[in-house]
Amino acid sequence: MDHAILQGRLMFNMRPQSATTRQESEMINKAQRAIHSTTDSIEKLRLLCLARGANGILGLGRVFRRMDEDGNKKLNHEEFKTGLEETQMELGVDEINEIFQKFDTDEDGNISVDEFLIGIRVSFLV
Ligand SMILES: [Ca+2]
Ligand SMILES: [Ca+2]
Repeated sequence: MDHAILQGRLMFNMRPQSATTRQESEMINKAQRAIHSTTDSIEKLRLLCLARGANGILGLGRVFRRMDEDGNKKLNHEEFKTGLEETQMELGVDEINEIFQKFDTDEDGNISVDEFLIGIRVSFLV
């Protein structure tokens, strides 16, 4: 095969990353760096979600569903704790308890999808 054609094909195949992919990996990098400098446990959880590419409502919804073992769309304390431990979120038991209490705004002992999303996004907006 002609060398120029081969080179052209290679260049064609090496399409540059799309803007969204680039922004996403930048965001992931930024989140990973920020995790170690934050002392706020909810901020840390949010960054951990971001660092795993769980951006926006859909990504956070996936995180939630993964933790909701019995599928009742609520996370009890056990599911929340186990879920965070399994995803190797670098959070201590105290931090997990603190987050759980802050997220469970109606204090029924469960974190609903809404409470989860609001909890994470509120700390993001503050
Ligand atoms: Ca559940
Ligand atoms: Ca609740």
